[in-house]
Amino acid sequence: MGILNLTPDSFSDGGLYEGAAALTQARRLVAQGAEILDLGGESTRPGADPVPVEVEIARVVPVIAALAKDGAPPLSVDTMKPEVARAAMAAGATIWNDVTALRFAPEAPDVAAELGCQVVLMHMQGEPRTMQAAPHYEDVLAEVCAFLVERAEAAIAAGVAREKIWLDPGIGFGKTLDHNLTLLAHLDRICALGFPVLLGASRKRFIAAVHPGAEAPAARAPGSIAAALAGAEAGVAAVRVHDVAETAQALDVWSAIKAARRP
Ligand code: HH2
Repeated sequence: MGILNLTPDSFSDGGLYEGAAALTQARRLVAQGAEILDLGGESTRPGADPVPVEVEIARVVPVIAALAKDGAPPLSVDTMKPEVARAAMAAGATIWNDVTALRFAPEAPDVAAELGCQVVLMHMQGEPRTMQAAPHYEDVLAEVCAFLVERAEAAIAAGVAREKIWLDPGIGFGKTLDHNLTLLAHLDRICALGFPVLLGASRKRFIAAVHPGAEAPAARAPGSIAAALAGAEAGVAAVRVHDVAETAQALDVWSAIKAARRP
């Protein structure tokens, strides 16, 4: 899944892709091997300010509409707002990627059911503005798994088809370095919950915490690839990445090695 942030303030690529540049970048990501594009009009980085619904729709919908006309791969909209998800699906998106796991608005689960789209339910402790202030868990792995199961059940109870649901541990969302590493080390346990898993570790801050040279987000591709490979080994269904060409190459080589393993 290639990331296309249509925001002025995303942590690693804010303000880079507006208007025609967005379409060019989308096509580049597909040529590099992206099988899904994830488009977002509101940054969820720690400390980010909320964006009004009309602004978010104006950022993402024209790009989704243009890409859908192009015959692009499946398009995902990264939003917590049901109105934005609705407008994105009407324009041609088929996946609602929600970092709040359908908790932002009370009607969100019903809207997801009505839209009939695929839904990514992500774990986050707290909310973006304050989530990194003091993350706390007794047992991060057990709590993230319990949360994801609870949100999947809530979505199913609202009428979302089970096979439309994806889960995501939410790397970096209300988590310390230890929390992130514990989740990355046990992704197999999240995969065992019985839903496809999406992993979003690309260019995140934990990489610089492990490797202090990687302060600039764009310098974190190697660490991002290491995390993507840990995800692939554990059985995740997709990785959400900025550096599509580099990640696709790493995954292809990893797959080829795996295919050559003897029983
Ligand atoms: N991470 C970000 C945004 N959306 N969605 C899912 N499902 N999983 C993630 O890990 C995830 C996500 C944050 O990264 P990015 O989009 O690059 O930055 P920003 O939120 O600043 O736009």
